[in-house]
Amino acid sequence: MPSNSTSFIAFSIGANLGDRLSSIQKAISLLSESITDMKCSSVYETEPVGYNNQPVFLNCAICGYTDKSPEHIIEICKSIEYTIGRQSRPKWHEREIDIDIVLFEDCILDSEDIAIPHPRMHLRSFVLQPLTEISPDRIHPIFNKTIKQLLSECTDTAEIKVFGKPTLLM
Ligand code: PH2
Ligand code: MG
Ligand code: MG
Repeated sequence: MPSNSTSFIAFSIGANLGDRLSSIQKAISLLSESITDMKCSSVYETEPVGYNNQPVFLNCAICGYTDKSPEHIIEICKSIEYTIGRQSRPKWHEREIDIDIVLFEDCILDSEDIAIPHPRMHLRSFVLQPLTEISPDRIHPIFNKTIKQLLSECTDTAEIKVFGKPTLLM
């Protein structure tokens, strides 16, 4: 990816431990340093998907444009998670903060440490519902369907409801 071109990027952010809203707001504020024309969805309260025996989540989506590579952005996400106080726990268990890249332009990447589009995004309403708010017509490069189309076809029945709007401290 040439560093002088800007690419569309979308993230899913989640938290179900500690002060969930404050952690999500900090994550957005720190990510905004690497993104232009940023849009934020509402924050949703969502039932845990995958491993159920854990507290309810707050989730939101953000999107914008960046001149950085996906690899560089992943390092930034990890460092923001560390700054906010994420502890290491088994995959899919509770977490103070989780920041995932879900889309990066029309890139399809699948290696040991990077999978874009997020391999389960189309199966999760806690990803598709917030993303539809801010980027309904963006095309998923594998399914060649828009985000709002994927949401309308998604069979995930886990409960999800609007919790509020993030207050941005930038
Ligand atoms: N993240 C997971 C697994 N399950 N469930 C909800 N509701 N929200 C999440 O962010 C989430 C999840 C793994 O990253
Ligand atoms: Mg995740
Ligand atoms: Mg993650």
